[in-house]
Amino acid sequence: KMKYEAMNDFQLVKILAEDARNKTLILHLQNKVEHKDAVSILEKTPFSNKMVDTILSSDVKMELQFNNDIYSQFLCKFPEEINFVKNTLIYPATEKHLNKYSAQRTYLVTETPDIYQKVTLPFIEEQAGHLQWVYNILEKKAEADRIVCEDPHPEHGFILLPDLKWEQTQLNNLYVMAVSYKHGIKTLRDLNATHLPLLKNILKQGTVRNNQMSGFSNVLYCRPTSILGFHMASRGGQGSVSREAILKTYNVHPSQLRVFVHYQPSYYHFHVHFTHVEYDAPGSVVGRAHLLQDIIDNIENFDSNYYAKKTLQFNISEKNKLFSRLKTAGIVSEITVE
Ligand code: M7G
Repeated sequence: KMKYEAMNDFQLVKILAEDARNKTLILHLQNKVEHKDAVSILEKTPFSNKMVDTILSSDVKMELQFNNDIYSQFLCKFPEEINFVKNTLIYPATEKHLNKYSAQRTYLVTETPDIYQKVTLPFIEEQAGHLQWVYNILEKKAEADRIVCEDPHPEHGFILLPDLKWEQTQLNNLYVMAVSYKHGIKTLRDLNATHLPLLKNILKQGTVRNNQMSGFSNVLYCRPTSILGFHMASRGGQGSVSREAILKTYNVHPSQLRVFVHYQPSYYHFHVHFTHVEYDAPGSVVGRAHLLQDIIDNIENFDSNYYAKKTLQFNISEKNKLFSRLKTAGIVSEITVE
């Protein structure tokens, strides 16, 4: 029933962005049959150790670009499996998606609790409709075969699965996310001491044995997901969560994981990001990423309502609707170019 199977089922509307460093190209497309908009995020996949054999064994011509003393530059055309491109397709895409992926100016906003109440919160409350994909995950209507680990508890339970941003061909750009079962936690601002069991459960280290969380043994399963050509660590016993699950599934050690929450997030249902610490994942920047360990510490050791009281700064791009609201409220002013 898919209205698209090949790239030529679409025509180009506009190139939204391209980035030589990240090797990405983002296209605004239109389906030729249904005439609806699509966003296609094309990204050359990273190298993996496994490819070295193919690279060296292939009879590839090295086409000389230039030579200077001991330095030469060649262009090589390697076999297909070295040249995969991940294509994240959003179809039908809304105006929000087109805006999100367009090249645009970014601003840093300083949000006091008062600005949050008056401007940000009313905006967030209007955004409820964009979470179907989250509910599909929680209700196992989509991606059920990709679940790495699950704890079905309604208050502190979650589902851990590979993020849309990760094509799972190698571990050096590992990107996994935990989606909370509990509804109604919109952002970091809502978190307080009542959420500590949830936050700790998501973060929990395999090394913590006698910790008070060990009572939470209702984790259903941790399943080694198939990653092309990678050694899967052996399956552990039950009771393991997130970081431990990632260790067991992908053999990436807890001390190599960056575990964080976005403020502002794109989706207002509580979720936590897990990326490989050696990978500069998109969004793992100051002005967006808040380490989960810091969040727990701030709430537990400083103030249960730390995040309700805190002034938070965040990056926001000019085409984001929240940016327009902040602009109208006089919180941020737009740079105008003649
Ligand atoms: P966010 O912090 O709200 O926003 O994170 P961001 O997208 O700007 O980072 C939401 C996370 O959910 C992102 O890391 C997305 O890549 C991921 N994500 C979004 N969608 C629509 C899906 C999906 O359908 N499946 C999965 N597995 N991940 C998704």
